[in-house]
Amino acid sequence: MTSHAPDATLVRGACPHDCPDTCALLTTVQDGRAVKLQGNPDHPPTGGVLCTKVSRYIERHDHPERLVQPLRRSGPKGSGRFEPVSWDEALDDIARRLRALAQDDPQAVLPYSYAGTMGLVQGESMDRRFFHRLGASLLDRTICATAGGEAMAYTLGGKVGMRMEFFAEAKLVLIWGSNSIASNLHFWRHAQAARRAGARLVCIDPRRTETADKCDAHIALLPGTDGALALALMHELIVHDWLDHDYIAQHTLGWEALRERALQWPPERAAQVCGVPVQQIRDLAQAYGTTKPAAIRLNYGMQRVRGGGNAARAIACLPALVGAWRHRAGGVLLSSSGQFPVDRAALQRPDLLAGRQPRTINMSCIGDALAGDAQALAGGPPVRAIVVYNSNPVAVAPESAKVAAGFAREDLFCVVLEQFQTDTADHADYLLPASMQLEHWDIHTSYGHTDVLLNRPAVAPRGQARSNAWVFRELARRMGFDEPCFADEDEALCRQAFAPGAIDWAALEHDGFASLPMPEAPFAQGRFPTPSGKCEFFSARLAAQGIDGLPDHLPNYEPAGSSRDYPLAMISPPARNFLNSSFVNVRSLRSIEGEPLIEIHAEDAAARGIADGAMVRVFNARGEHRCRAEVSRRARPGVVNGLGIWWRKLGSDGTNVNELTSQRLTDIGRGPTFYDCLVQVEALGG
Ligand SMILES: Nc1nc2c(c(=O)[nH]1)N[C@H]1C(S)=C(S)[C@@H](COP(=O)(O)OP(=O)(O)OC[C@H]3O[C@@H](n4cnc5c(=O)[nH]c(N)nc54)[C@H](O)[C@@H]3O)O[C@H]1N2
Ligand SMILES: Nc1nc2c(c(=O)[nH]1)N[C@H]1C(S)=C(S)[C@@H](COP(=O)(O)OP(=O)(O)OC[C@H]3O[C@@H](n4cnc5c(=O)[nH]c(N)nc54)[C@H](O)[C@@H]3O)O[C@H]1N2
Ligand code: SF4
Ligand SMILES: [Mo]
Repeated sequence: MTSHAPDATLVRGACPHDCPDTCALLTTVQDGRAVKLQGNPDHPPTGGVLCTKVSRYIERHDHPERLVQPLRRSGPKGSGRFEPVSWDEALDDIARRLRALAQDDPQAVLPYSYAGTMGLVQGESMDRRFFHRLGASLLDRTICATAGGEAMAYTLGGKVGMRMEFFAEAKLVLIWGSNSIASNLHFWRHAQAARRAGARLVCIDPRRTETADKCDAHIALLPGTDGALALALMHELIVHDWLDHDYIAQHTLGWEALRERALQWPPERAAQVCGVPVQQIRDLAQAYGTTKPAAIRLNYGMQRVRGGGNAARAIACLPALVGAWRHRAGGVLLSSSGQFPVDRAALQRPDLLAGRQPRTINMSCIGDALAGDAQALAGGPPVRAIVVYNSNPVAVAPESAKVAAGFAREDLFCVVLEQFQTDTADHADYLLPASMQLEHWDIHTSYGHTDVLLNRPAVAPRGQARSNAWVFRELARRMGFDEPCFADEDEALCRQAFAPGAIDWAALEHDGFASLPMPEAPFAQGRFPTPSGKCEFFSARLAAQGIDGLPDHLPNYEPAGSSRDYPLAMISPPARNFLNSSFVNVRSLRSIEGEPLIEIHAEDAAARGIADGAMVRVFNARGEHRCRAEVSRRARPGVVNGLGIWWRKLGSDGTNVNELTSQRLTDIGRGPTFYDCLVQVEALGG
C-alpha cells in the first residue's frame, strides 16, 4: 500500500466501459494527478473490487501514446501519418466541410459511435443533438445487443429481469452464453455465494471458459444451437409435468402453441443438433424442472448467430413454465438497462430533426455501406463523411477487409474522436484528442444492476484533450446552430438525463450513486411490460412483421460441419484482459494476453498437423488471418476460438478475427452474427 499526503482528495466516479457491472470508482488525486484508483466499497454492486483491466486504468490514463492534440492527416489515407493543428483550424475546417456536404444532402454525413464510454453525456447527448439538427443519417446501433434485447422485449416486455444480487439465493444457476469471470465479475461473486450455499452452477457455452471450469456442469454445445437446447428442455418439462400450470394459465400467452412446438424437440433431436450427449440435456431439464428457485444468467454471447433472437426468446420463456418468477431468486436476466427512466428525448433532442426522416444505416453493415451497397445505404446517397467516436469500427465491425477498404476511400471525409491512435484513427482526416473518464463529467446507468452513477472529473484533461460533448458544442457553434440546447455544458447535461424527481439527486451527489426503487420479484404476479401484460410465448408483434410468432431453432447461416472447404466453426469471444478493442494497447494487459491466438481441440489440430504454438492461417471465402494456434482443452471438437478483439496493427499480419466474420444479420434485431462463421485452419510452413 502506498500512503498519500493529507492533501490528497478522493473523487467519486463511474467505470465508463461497456461492461454490465458499471462499478463505482474512487480516484485519489494529489497535486492534480490521479495517483490511485479503486472500487468504491460503499457501492454494493462494486463491493470495493475492480477487474484487472480497470485496476490498471491509470496506466491507460497516463499512457505515453495518448492523443493530446488535434491532428490533421499528412500522409496517404490510412497511413496513420498526421501533423498537429490547432483546435480552431481543425474545427473550422470540419464545420466547413460538413456544411458543404449538408447543402447537397445532409444524409451523406454518418455518425458512427458505440459504447467506448457508456456515459449518457459523452455517448448520447450533444452528439445526437448535433446530428439531428444537421439532418445526418441515423445510425442503427446493433453491433452488440439488439438480437437478444429485442427478443427480451417481445417476450418479457423489455430489458428487464431478475436483480443481480438475488442470484446468490438461487439453488440452480444456469450461466448461459456468458464467461462471467471474464466479463461480468461482479455477478460471479453472487454465483459463488449461491454455490457456497449449496446451489448447482451449470455453464452453457461452446468454449470451456474459466467460468465453465468452476461450474458443476458444462454443456459445450455447438455455436448457434441454444434454441434447440431450450426447446428440448421445454419438451422434458412437459412430458415430466415439471410445469407450474397455475402460473402458465394466469401470466402467459400462447401456451398451447408453444407446447406443440416444444413437443417436436425430444432431447435426442436436440442432442444431434447441439452436438452434446443426450443425457446432459435430460439432466439439465430435470435439474431445471425440480430445483427451486432456478435462475438464468443469460448473456449476449449466445445471440451473435442467425437464430440469436429466437434462441433468446426460447430461453426467456423457461422461467414462466416452471413459475420461477414467483421467487426473487428465480427468473432470467439478460440486461437490466430497460429499468432506467432515462429522458432520452431531453438528452438527444430528436425534435431537432424538424420533421425530416433521414435514412438509417445499420452499423453492423458499415463495410457494405461504405462500399456503396444499395441495400446497406437504405435508399439514400453514398456516405461522403463519417464522424467516429466511442468506437473502433475498423477492428470491431464484421468483415473487416471491407470495412478497412471503406475507411481507406480517398473521397470519404473521416473525423475520429479518440483517446488513442486505433486502427480506425489511422484512417482519419482529422483525429481529435478525447478526454478520459477521470477528466470529464458523465452520468451512467447499467445493464447489470439498477443504480445510477455520477462521474465527476478528478483531474484536468491531458494536453488539449476535450470531451465529446465539448467538440459537438464547438462544431454546432461553427455551423450556426443557435438553439439554446447547444450551449448546455457537460455538468448541466448530466442533470437533464433524468426528469426531475426520477432519481435521488442528493444521494447521487453525496454518494456517487443512487439506487432505483425496484420490486424484489418483478413478475411474481405476472404484470409483464408487454402489450398483453403476460409473458408472450407467442408474439403477435413478431407475427405482424411476418416473423414466426413462436420461438424456434433457426440453424446458423454457416452451421458447423456443413462445408467441406471450411469445416470448423469459429467463435471470437472477448479476451479477459481486454474490453472489446480497448486496453489492447496497454502493455501490462497485452503481455498477459500475449498475442492473437486461436484455440483448437487436439483432434482438429492433429488432423491438420498443427502443433501447439504453431503459426497458422485461419481462412474462409471472406479473408484470412494469421495467428498462433493453441492446442487447448478450452476448444471443443469442430469449434475454434479466436479470442478478441485485437488491434489489427498489433497482430502478426495486420488483421484480426473480424477479417473472417460476415455481415449477415440476426433473425430479430438486425444484429451481427460474429459467432456464425465457418473457417479452415492450416499450419504455416517454416
Ligand atoms: N473482460 C471483458 N469483459 C467484457 C467484454 C470484453 O471484451 N472483455 N465485453 C463487454 C461487452 S461489449 C459485452 S456485450 C458484455 C457481454 O459480453 P459477451 O460477449 O456476452 O461476453 P461473455 O460473457 O464473455 O460471453 C460470451 C460467451 O458466449 C460464448 N458463446 C459463443 N457462442 C455461443 C453460442 O452460440 N451459444 C452459447 N451458449 N454461448 C456462446 C463464448 O464462448 C463466451 O464464453 O461483456 C462485457 N464485458
Ligand atoms: N469478432 C468479434 N467482434 C466483435 C465482438 C466479438 O465478440 N467478436 N463483440 C462486439 C461487441 S459485443 C461490441 S459491444 C463491439 C464493441 O465495439 P466498440 O464499441 O467499438 O468498442 P471498443 O473496441 O472498445 O472501442 C471503443 C473506443 O472508444 C474509445 N473511447 C472510450 N471513451 C471515449 C470517449 O469518451 N470519447 C471518445 N471519443 N472515445 C472514447 C476507446 O479509446 C476505444 O478505442 O464489438 C463487437 N465486435
Ligand atoms: S470493466 Fe466492468 S468489472 Fe471492470 S471496473 Fe469497469 S464495470 Fe467494473
Ligand atoms: Mo457488447
